[in-house]
Amino acid sequence: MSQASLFGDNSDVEPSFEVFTLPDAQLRYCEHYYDRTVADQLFDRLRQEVAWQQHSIRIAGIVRAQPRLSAWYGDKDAQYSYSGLQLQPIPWTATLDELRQQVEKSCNTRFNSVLLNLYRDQQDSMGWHADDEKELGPCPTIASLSFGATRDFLIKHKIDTQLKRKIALAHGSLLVMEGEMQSHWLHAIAKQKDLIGPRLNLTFRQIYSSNRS
Ligand SMILES: O=C(O)CCC(=O)C(=O)O
Repeated sequence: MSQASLFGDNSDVEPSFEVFTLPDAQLRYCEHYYDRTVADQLFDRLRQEVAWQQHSIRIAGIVRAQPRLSAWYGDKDAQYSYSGLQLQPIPWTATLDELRQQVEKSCNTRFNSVLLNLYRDQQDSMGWHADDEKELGPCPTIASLSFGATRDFLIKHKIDTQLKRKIALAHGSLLVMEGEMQSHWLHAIAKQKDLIGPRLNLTFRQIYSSNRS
């Protein structure tokens, strides 16, 4: 039996991606993955439904509250650790599960978890990093949905530091990182000076549990 979509149905529409030509990485971007009405609805729904928390992480021995709120949802065995933080997944909500299914179809891959970040304003940020934890495997596909204020997604090559790009991630957009990107590139969301409203980001991931053979 088919179930009505919670927030509109784009499942028959092939998203049109802009492909970035970068050495050692595959990166593609669909600016209008969701139209404005659906993106507005999803923004409100996720802001209310998600169990947002401010986590603390340890960097170089110093414990700090992350400059954003976040939440980790996924299958029972999709545990994720980074910077001393161990995240136990919260079970999928209907909204997140439906988003997962749509994004899986667009990326032609499976995801068993999603990291959500809420940037409350221009002061919230994400430092330079790569999603290269061993649980993600060597060439992870990571699908990133953005809702709310547009923020710049900064990327730089790990070795050739002159290689940099900036992609403005729009409300309702989908960015897909693939191939060897996490091995060769770092990414970040910088703090900004100008007043900026809240933004939500969801990165869908496949976690390979350590007790798998
Ligand atoms: O907010 C974003 O667009 C980036 C999120 C990110 O870098 C991450 O979740 O690893």
